[in-house]
Amino acid sequence: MKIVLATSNPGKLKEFQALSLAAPDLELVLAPEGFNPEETGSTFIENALLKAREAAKLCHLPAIADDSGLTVEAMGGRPGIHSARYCPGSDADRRQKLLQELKDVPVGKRQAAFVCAVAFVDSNGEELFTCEQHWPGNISLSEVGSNGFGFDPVFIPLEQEITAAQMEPKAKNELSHRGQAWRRFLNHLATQQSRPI
Ligand code: ITT
Repeated sequence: MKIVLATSNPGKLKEFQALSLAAPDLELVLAPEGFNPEETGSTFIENALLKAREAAKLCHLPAIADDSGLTVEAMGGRPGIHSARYCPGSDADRRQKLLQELKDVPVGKRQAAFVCAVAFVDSNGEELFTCEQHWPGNISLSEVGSNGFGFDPVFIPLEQEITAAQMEPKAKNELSHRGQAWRRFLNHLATQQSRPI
């Protein structure tokens, strides 16, 4: 089955490609260069649907999108759906701003979670599947690690002593918000394909 992957984030793309190895029947096609629809939704699911529908419309194919982000308890859930635009500049600038904003928040009060919503639509933009998965953890006191992308170097998953950026990509995918959401999507596809006609 041919599906458009509606993302322009190279970090996500790498993870999706690794996760899709579990589904050899799936052919992932990239969204056209410069694909970057405005994310006007007020929830992760709304934004994931919006991106998937835009890609389906452009490519005339079923499409899957991920809207994700980091929610920090001490910041009232921010940056949340605005994680990619938390501040101008690079991922490194956004991590520094986050650590600065949390500089007076002690260990024990730095709870956070990565959230990933996945939306899958048919070539007409009709919703076929959505889900949202969370990966709980804490924000570290400084950046550690060079794997992954985005906020990985400042996120210590629950029950781990290392940041997500110190984890091997495979280990991250086994636990992460995106890994969980993608496996639910693959299960959905498998169930649909095994349904009697
Ligand atoms: P697309 O919309 O093109 O997919 P984007 O980067 O704009 O790319 P989002 O709006 O979903 O995507 O924002 C996701 C942001 O959340 C991302 O830029 C990171 O800052 C953060 N994020 C999400 N998942 C992450 C992960 O697994 N590790 C680190 N940071 C993550």
